[in-house]
Amino acid sequence: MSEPTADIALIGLAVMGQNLILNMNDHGFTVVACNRTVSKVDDFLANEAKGAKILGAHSLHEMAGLLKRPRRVMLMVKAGKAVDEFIESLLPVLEPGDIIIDGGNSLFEDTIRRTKHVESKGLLYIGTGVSGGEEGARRGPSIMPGGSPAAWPHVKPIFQAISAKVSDGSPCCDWVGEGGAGHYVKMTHNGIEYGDMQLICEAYQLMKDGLGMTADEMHQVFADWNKGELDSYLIEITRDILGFKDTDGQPIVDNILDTAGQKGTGKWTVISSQDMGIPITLIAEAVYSRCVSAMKDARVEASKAFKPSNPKFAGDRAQWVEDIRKALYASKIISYTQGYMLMRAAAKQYGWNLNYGGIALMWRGGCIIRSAFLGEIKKAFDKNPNLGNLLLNPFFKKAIKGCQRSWRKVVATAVKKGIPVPAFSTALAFFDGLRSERLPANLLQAQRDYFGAHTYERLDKPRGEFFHTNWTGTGGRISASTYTV
Ligand code: 2AM
Repeated sequence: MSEPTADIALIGLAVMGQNLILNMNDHGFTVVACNRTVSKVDDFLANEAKGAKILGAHSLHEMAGLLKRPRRVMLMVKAGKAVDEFIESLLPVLEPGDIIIDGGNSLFEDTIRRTKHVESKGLLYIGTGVSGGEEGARRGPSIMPGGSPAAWPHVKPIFQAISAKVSDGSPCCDWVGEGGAGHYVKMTHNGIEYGDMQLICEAYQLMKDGLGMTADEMHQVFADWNKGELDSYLIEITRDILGFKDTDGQPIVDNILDTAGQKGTGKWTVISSQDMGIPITLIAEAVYSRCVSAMKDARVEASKAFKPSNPKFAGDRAQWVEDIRKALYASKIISYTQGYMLMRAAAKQYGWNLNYGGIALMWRGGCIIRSAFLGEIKKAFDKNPNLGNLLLNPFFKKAIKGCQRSWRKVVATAVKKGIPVPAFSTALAFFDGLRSERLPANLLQAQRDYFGAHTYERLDKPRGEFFHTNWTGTGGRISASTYTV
């Protein structure tokens, strides 16, 4: 029998899988294509992959025979049960040292479990985020791999070749960490993406309702914004969307129903943040804003009961547009500050040694949140890898200071005029909380001690000493130690 020649197999021929195969083929790798519904393999070879050096396999056994060792098998199938099922079917056809890679949007906790399971069988496992949509998969995605560290050297040449590159040629792909680290970082990316999108939508609503601007006018505003510090993929596509005309010649955006869908990665980010005790308030508001948008019937009904007041902003329109831009920029800085706080807490919890500058570099190109801004975050972490609060980096500190007046003006006016700005305003509330040396939690602790004897610490005593007051004269001297509501 001849020596196997294939570098990697990819299972799952939906559009992301197909495009990754074509991308790998472009970079000189020989790929074996596989799929549960086997007819799709022949379809793919006869159409999209025609003329390319791509092999097809009609069974996992045939696939295994075509692969060089250690075998590399990448799954691009639906997250959840399908991944577990494929892992079980692959284990008998693979050998110790072979590598199973899951490139789907898996929950990081599943990836932690699967890494342990596959390693217990003597094989290696990688769970990797792949971002950039169909186009990214084809031309260069951002790739965020984690799992078994021993697998990385075998996968690195392929992943770094097919990933997006930043202007100096650095790949938007590097090892993230053990177990579920890659999928955690991808999940956080998606959460931040929810936040970025919500911020843009709030800016759009402020311009539309507060300033009475048309889609064409806003198209121009986003075109201008994309030339400055907000330069990013999401601003760029917003520009294009606002300029896109429907078949009737009208801006298509005005004809689209205002109810948002979601697939769950934003929700996962918020759930994890609750577990970690890290306030990612902006992402949470972005998720809830999609939920509010989905309550269309309830909104229509309530809008009749509480008629809106005149939302128009007074004053110079160009100045308002600049104020809104600054409010967006400041809020975005807050969102990334929160996202990085979350990753730092998760790294501590799960024992990952995350490279925060490296993560910014992975997000710098290829993915949906790619932006010039991430270059500044990379610089901030290069300067201080232990930076716990992005706002304390001189660049971001200055940026926030430069935006503060506009940010407050926009939020205050939106509140007065009744235009919802949940993400802009939660960002500002977080900022004001974070810069408060003293918050009202002294009163909160007193309340907790009053009704539940939860005790409190005192300003005039060292941390770690706990006190209880008999507030009513009828409570006991004994504090609660197990009751923690
Ligand atoms: P299919 O073509 O046989 O449906 C995206 O849906 C990809 O995931 C497709 O390649 C699809 O295979 C695969 N997929 C979805 N659910 C699956 C399952 N339960 N088992 C195996 N593959 C699945």
